[in-house]
Amino acid sequence: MKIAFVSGNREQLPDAVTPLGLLYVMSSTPDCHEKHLVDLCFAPDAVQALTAALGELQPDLVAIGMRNIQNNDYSGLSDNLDYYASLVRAVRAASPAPVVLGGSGFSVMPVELMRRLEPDYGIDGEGEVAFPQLVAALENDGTGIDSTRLDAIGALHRRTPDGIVSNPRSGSFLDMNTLALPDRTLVDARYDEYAIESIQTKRGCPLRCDYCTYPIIEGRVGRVREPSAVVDEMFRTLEERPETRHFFIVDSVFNLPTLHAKKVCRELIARDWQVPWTCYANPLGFDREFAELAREAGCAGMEIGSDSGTNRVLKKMRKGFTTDHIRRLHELCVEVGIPDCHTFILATVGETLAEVEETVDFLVDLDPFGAILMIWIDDYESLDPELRAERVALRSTVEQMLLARKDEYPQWSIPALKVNFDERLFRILRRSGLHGPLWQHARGSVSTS
Ligand code: B12
Ligand code: SF4
Repeated sequence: MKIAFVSGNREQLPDAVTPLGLLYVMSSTPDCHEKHLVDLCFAPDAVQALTAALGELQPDLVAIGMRNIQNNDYSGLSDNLDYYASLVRAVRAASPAPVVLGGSGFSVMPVELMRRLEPDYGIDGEGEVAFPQLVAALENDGTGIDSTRLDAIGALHRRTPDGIVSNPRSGSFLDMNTLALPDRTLVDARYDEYAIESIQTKRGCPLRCDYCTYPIIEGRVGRVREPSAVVDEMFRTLEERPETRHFFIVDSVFNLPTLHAKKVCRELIARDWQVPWTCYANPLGFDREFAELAREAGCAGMEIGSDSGTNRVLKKMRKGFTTDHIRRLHELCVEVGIPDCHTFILATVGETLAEVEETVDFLVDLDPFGAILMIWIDDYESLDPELRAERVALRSTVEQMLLARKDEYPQWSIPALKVNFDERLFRILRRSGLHGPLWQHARGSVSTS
């Protein structure tokens, strides 16, 4: 079967990120199939580029990776659903091939997206097992679709004359030590300007923060990879993409489980790893030994989902930590020399404006290396106009409040207001040779707002 793997993502803020998930799905699909990557990230006109690619390839199956539903406060609210609908329409116009959707964006609301975007199939969650099973069921030794085999595929959604049929998840997740390595030589050379690569050391987050969609995508049970396999993949990435200057560890939270994170750091140290990296960290389970190992292993910064500066809101979000934990993490980072950047999400559901102010007071007092202030966007705003209107009005009030206080803490980024966060600033920093999450370099640079 000839398969076109289409990466639909066009977001280039804060960086253009290589389509790691789609590459994993591709490498897990048996090589007896003819596999082609079509990356729309840099195409001047995505629909035109897709139409041209399909015209040339004439694939039997089109698999579209959908990473983001919305840009979550990066330069305001723009949702991507109309864009993805236009991709599905472009496939229909150019080819009779069935369309499969998958990816983290799709996984957040699969049934709604099956209805809205009308692909033939959708797979939510990880695709390494389900997608090859779907290919096998569609091909069925050349005899046509085998619906019994379709029924057995975990988390498969499909359109039938009677409506959308959704299979339950299989219950078992991929063993991370059987992961087929992604072929990064396929990555478009235009990602080289960003010079950042992604690496995953495990999947699954055991915590239960109430708004979080990550466990929907990767599950709750932590599935770790052998540290040596992780570091092997990092070295291989440098061979395949020698322009790489920075890695982002894309685990939901790198330091949990702590033992695994420490083992990965020790492996990096033992193998004299030299390329800087950044990860997400959580105040829980964050100890001095981890901070020291991470520093020695090349950690250039940690992003912490601190979320709120008030204990009531932290509790309501079920974060499991308090503002004291955040302070302790910050102290350790300062002591060992790791720049820390805390993300705060303001105006979550049920939060008062006084609590938003309290978080800002907390941040000014904490004085971390960096901070990113987001204003809560509900994924369902892209489907519910009433909810969107209500939330847009609230966001505007919070933005005014932040604007009024913006001089109190010059390092913070407020993406929605383009404070220390806009394409022009990022381009200037990148072109002066700076790579990695740009908050690491933005401290002291002049706000462009
Ligand atoms: C790390 C991360 C980042 C890092 C990336 C750093 C880097 N250099 O790669 C940074 C901080 C830059 C970032 C930024 C953004 N991110 Co982000 N990010 C993540 C995170 C934690 C991991 C992504 C990842 O690489 N996973 C590893 C790969 C292997 O997994 P995967 O892509 O999901 O692929 C698997 C499956 O989805 C599936 N699959 C993937 N493609 C396909 C295709 C088909 C056909 C099939 C069948 C299956 C399939 O199989 C894959 C392998 O199992 C996820 C949350 C999460 N836990 O998933 C959010 C997440 C992807 N981000 C999200 C968003 C919104 C963004 C931003 C728009 C802004 C923001 N505020 O977060 C920007 C956009 C950046 C861009 N250029 O696209 C959302 C997307 C969904 C949504 N709500 O719209 C997520 C899910 C978090 C969330 N809020 O729910 N992000
Ligand atoms: S720690 Fe992070 S990934 Fe885990 S549930 Fe909370 S917000 Fe989600």
